[in-house]
Amino acid sequence: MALIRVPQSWQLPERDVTSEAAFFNRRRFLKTLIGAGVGGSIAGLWGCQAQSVEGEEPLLGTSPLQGAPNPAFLDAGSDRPLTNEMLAATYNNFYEYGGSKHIWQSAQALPTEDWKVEVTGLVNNPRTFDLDDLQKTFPLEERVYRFRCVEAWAMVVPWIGFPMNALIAAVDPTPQAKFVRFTSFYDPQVTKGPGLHSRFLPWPYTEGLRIEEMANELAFFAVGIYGHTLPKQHGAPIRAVLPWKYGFKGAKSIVSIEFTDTQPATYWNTISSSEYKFDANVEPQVPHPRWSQAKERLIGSGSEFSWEERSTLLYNGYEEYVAALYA
Ligand SMILES: Nc1nc2c(c(=O)[nH]1)N[C@H]1C(S)=C(S)[C@@H](COP(=O)(O)O)O[C@H]1N2
Ligand SMILES: [Mo]
Repeated sequence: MALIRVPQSWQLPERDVTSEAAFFNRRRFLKTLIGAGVGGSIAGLWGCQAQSVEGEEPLLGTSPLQGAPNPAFLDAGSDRPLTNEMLAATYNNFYEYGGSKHIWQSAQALPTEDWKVEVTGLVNNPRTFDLDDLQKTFPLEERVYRFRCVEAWAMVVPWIGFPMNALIAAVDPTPQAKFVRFTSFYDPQVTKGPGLHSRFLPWPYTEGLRIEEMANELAFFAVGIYGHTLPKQHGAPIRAVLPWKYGFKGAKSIVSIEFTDTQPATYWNTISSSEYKFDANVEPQVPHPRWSQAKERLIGSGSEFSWEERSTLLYNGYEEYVAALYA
């Protein structure tokens, strides 16, 4: 297997360094952290590590998994190829395990044995699923989706999982249920993002949707990628995938799904509501306060240190499926 090299942030043009972690690079916030006595570890947010990835090491602990290819979602666009699997598995955002893109090793600390997903709140059939239950209850399919991070990088990957509307049918939300909240695994003994244990950060990582958004046929729970179970850094054993929204909406390593009658507080939105909207739909004409969203870069494309640019598509190209939700 060829050696894959991932460009470091300092090798990208300045305008491209538009990281969610850059939020932490702000005076006000740094002061808060330093005041809280965690300044010593914040440097890790920009720390550079060895970037070389050899062999299939990043897929550690995965096992083969099959889903029936869903013909409606196999072609993510003729203008963009499938992203290199090893690159997708070594260029990640998972802030519980660190602030750099290259946290796949530290994410291996995530304990996935005896995983349970609790479904609670305004539902007629509250349930706790273990992974076996999930696989028995929900037939797995495979879908190729475009993926767009709010930081303006993009990829195309084949997920294996099941539509969120299948889970809705199984738990039967009551008429009062208007929103859903996803909560990611969090244990300060395990999740060691630099400086991220600050009591000023709203851990655990949470995300949410309106229930109509969750019921949209695109909304997906992934348990696998590239023909095997999710590697930990992609959010094993189960994560949300919402291809028309920015990537941060897709909570990883979900332990709880709660149906509510009011809009739930969510992680990034709580940190900075003007930068990370609850909706967070991919909209090229709506800039992030700190950068334009008109273009995106396809990770792994083009030459090593200059990824190809594409025009950002409205709703990430999924307008026909979701435009009615926002009419
Ligand atoms: N629990 C948790 N989920 C998360 C994140 C995170 O930091 N923690 N990062 C989000 C962001 S910003 C992105 S872009 C995607 C990245 O998914 P990937 O690393 O599998 O490409 O995960 C999202 N889900
Ligand atoms: Mo992101």
